[in-house]
Amino acid sequence: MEHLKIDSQNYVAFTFFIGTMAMMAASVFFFFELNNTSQKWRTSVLVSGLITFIAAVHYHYMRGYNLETGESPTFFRYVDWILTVPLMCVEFYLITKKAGAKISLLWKLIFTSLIMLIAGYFGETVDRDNSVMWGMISGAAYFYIVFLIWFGEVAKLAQTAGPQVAKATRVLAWFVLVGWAIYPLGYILGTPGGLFGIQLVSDPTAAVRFMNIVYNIADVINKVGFGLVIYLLSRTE
Ligand SMILES: *C/C=C(C)/C=C/C=C(C)/C=C/C1=C(C)CCCC1(C)C
Repeated sequence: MEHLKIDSQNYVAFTFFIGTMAMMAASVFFFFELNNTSQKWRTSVLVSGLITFIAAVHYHYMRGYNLETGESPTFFRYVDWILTVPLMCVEFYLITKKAGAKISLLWKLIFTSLIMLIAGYFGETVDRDNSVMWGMISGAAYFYIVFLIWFGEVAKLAQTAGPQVAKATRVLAWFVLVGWAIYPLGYILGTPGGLFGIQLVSDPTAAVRFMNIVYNIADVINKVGFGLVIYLLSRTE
């Protein structure tokens, strides 16, 4: 069997590889720490581990796919997001549940995140001619999630859930506002027409490379970082 090497200039393949390792290591950590986690926080830490574990499996696949074909594993990227982003929404519900979060809030967050991702998928694949329109729909859903977490129901519940939960929710809110904002940047970089016709990188293959690197870095920051905030909360409360 032939083994594929990662060329030293191939940052896409390299970030896929590092992404796989980071997600695997984080999953092992969260799963093993479950034993020393209080009953109250066990589900939250378990969900953190599930998020990085699902990503690890997808990254392992995407890493191989990209190395063998040189192409973007867009379909599996979105399958990964469609599974993990709603789980991140579940985390917001779980940590504010003790303060009275209703199941309707959970569905609202899940539904909006699905709109955000499905619109992005259409813009990146089946309807690239209308990528600006799909990007706007996706962006609107994203801003609604930001609103709920910063000023809406999630923010209000977190205030009444005690100082530790309020503090952790604030850190997670920054992840959503800044960490998640990296994704539209990747989308704009990799989409023909870019932002309202402004093409950030003129060479289309370079643009797609940049897009994958941006997505890979964002995924590690957001999934591992998000999980660690939950983990630290489980240690302070
Ligand atoms: C672990 C994966 C995460 C946290 C993925 C998050 C993805 C987004 C916030 C994607 C957002 C997008 C827009 C706001 C507009 C353009 C299309 C997307 C899907 C890239």
